[in-house]
Amino acid sequence: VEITIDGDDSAQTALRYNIFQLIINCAQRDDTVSIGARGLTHTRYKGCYFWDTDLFMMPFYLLTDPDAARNLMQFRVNTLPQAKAHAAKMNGSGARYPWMVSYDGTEQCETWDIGCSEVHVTADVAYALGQYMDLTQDKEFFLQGGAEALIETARFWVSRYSVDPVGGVNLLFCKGPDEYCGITNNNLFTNMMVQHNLDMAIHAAQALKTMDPAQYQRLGLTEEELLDWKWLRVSIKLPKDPNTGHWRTDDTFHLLESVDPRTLKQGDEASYHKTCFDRLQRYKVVKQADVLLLMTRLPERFSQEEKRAAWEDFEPLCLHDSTLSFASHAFFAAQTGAMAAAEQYFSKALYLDLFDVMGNTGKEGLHLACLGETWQTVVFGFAGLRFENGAPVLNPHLPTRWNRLSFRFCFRGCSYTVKITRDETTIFPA
Ligand code: IFM
Repeated sequence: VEITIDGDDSAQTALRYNIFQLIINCAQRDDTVSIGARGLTHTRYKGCYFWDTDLFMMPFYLLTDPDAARNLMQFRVNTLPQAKAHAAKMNGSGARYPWMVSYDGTEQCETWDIGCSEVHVTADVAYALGQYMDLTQDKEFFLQGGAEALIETARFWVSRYSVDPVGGVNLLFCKGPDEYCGITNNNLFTNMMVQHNLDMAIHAAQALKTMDPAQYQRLGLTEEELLDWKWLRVSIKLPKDPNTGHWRTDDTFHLLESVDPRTLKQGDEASYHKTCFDRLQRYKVVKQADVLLLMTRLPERFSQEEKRAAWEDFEPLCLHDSTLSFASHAFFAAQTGAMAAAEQYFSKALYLDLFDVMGNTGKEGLHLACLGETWQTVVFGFAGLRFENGAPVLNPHLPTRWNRLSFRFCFRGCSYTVKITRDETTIFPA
């Protein structure tokens, strides 16, 4: 689990603290609980679980302690009945994972806008399930609930999109990770993550047909239903600016009121302490990484040029009012080799809780998503680890002061060691 950094003792120590917190805030061998947004350190958000676990923390466990990752994913499978009940309650089909979930799998969010419209959480859970199954090849998990969760979430999406009379489908009444965009339509992050969810569900259904025909039948799968998913996948709209061709956040972000973000915020404390939440919804500012976050999770869907344009469009507008934001920017910048920005954002993320950067650690506890995303910045960003055709590959971009970065990780039942210096990159089973 150790990550060794030569050349920057301070970063080394902070990263160890970060890893320590990720370890002690997880009940590694218990699948009846997940990890709260503040871990075990505070009752903020009533200790509930968010997409923070699936998208931001889970990869740490997946690569360092796959049994712990399995339990986190098993929690999502165990609470599939509640996700189905939640979908039914929201007049949908299949399974819709709640936005803010308690240990019993039920929705605890009390605000109608965020709880109802941040539907992306369902696709985020599917993303994590797919990542877990891909990186472990855990066939038992796939057959005992993993595939079913992908299939039931796909069914939810079929019921959640509205057919557009002039073509395609719209995701109406949604909110992406950027919680300041008002209630909008066709959030790009959500729509692309849903496409990924549908791809995985189609793949899972096809695999079940041969691996476990009885389950295929029990789940009521048919070729027609798979065709519906394929149709939905290609009918989902992906918003782009018609003049520049740049990716848009959603259908309405460009209509918001322009404002200089510096008038809303000087230091790193969240601007919603001074400007009310309602007012912020109408400004053209970003609360936390949204399009940029998507580009870290589905990097192969975007060209370098598209990533560069998105950074120029959205980074200057971001207020980083969520503790999830600095680390995602660091991750994006490290993954794309924008090293000055990567180092600047990484240092905010790495010391976020240790130095109380946003002034809310003492009041609210540790920010587990930031801890997880910071770890991902090192492993997937600076080391550039990715998995291609069933094998790990590295594309490192080391921060200026780092002479050497080394760590171990698990992939498909094997342990690997990575050693990166300025002159040499090695990866070997060990
Ligand atoms: O899940 C996050 C959300 O994205 C921003 N507000 C806080 C939540 C819990 O960390």
